[in-house]
Amino acid sequence: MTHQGSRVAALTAGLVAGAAGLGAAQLAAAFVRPQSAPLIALGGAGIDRTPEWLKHWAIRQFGTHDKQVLLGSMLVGAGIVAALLGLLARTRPRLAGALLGTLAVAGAAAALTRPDAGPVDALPVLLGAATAAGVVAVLLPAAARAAPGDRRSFLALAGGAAALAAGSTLLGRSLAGRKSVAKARAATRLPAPARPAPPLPKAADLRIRGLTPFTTPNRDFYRVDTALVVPQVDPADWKLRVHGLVDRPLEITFDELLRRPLLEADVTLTCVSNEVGGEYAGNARWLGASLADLLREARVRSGADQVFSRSADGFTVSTPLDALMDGRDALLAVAMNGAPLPVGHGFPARMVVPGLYGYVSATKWVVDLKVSRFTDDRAYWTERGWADHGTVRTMARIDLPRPSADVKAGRIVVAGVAWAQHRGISAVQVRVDDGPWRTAQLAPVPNTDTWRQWVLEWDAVPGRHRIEARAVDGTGAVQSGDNADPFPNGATGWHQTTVTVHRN
Ligand SMILES: Nc1nc2c(c(=O)[nH]1)N[C@H]1C(S)=C(S)[C@@H](COP(=O)(O)O)O[C@H]1N2
Ligand SMILES: [Mo]
Repeated sequence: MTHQGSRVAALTAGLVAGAAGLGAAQLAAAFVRPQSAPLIALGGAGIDRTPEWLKHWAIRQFGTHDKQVLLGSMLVGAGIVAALLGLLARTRPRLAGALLGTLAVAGAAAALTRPDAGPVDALPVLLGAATAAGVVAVLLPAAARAAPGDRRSFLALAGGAAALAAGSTLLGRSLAGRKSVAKARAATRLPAPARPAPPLPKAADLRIRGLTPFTTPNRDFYRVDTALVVPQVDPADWKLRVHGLVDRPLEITFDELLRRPLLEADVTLTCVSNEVGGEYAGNARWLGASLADLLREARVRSGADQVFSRSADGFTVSTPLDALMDGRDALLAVAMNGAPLPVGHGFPARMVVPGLYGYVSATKWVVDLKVSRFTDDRAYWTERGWADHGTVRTMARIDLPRPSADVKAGRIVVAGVAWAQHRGISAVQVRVDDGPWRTAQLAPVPNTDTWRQWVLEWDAVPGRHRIEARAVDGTGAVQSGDNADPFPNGATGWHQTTVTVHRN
């Protein structure tokens, strides 16, 4: 084999070994837990340590695809590292081995420090690294032994290892898929609500083409969470503990939860990371037990000021106790738009609290409620500088006309949604090119906890125009026009859109 040829062979050996290592680890992770797979563990540890500005940039660039982009780039990175290590192993096998060992230790450390990890979580990474080392140890000598021009035996071995890599990856995936709770979800029978939501006013949805529908179908509902793999929580094993500063700690099972009186409520959920005009908002009809009743049963002690909730994957949320107890529909929800919670939205149970951003209220896959004090327990995002009291900011969004639309002169529809959960929306105002504010028509709403569609007809004259909208909440407060970023307590500013109006 030529010198050049043996380099290519070493690169190939590295790549194949890397794939085999990841495949073996994937297979092992199917038995341990999905979070212990190397890229998932490293990615998760990375997300938790990423500075806020970078997370924001990623969310802005990639939206809810941020996780696929992260995993995709990690896979490419792993391929490059594996190929380079293969190349290095050809001339400096010890150094290559030491580097692989270092990577393995780092990966194992990441796996061991993930929330709820046990000692076995280190196994997939270590097994993967050992597999990779073994494959290189077999492939490199085969490459070196090959007669010039004859790489058949090397290629056969490399092909075999690649096939094993693919096979173990697929097997690992399908075994992990068996742990899916899709079946348990499909088998969940939802009881009728003890307090059904009032029927929606007919005109709550103005049915204007291109305008955000009043109710967001589950499949279109935005998803924001730190979970690289969606937690699969079997309702048969699910329990919720209520403890901390309470006189009567309690624990309920999923069956017990379903036997409680369930309330149905239309509530709009919004993410604090939403930019002005952004898409991280959705409205659904939730079904769930009253969180206030549950806390009253546990007898909250005086001095407590928050409920610190934890999800099955270790994510934590701190919710101001006042907001849970003041009579609003704070729910331990089991269903969304008439179906059991989709797995990605928290099956079997999550919190929903009208008026608060998701990071301080909407714990998905919730398993633990600790009544405590803000000074004693810090949650995932508040620990990272986001505000303790994430009250939703008043916001009007323009859906129509679309950004940078070209329209014909004449009467055109300006429409959107506005929200100020639990305060309600009392007006939406629109202005064009800094002209006078005009009042839009508001669609009726079932309560103050949902967004509200609005519409205004505008006699568009030729030229380029800037349209702005702002909302007034139920207390009479006008939406702030100061432009502020989402960090640390929600974006402010008026949404605006530009249109080009053509002569007819
Ligand atoms: N377990 C868990 N729950 C979570 C989160 C999370 O990362 N993990 N993110 C919160 C945030 S920031 C928001 S905005 C809402 C989003 O809920 P959704 O994905 O159902 O729209 O979930 C909240 N609950
Ligand atoms: Mo969020």
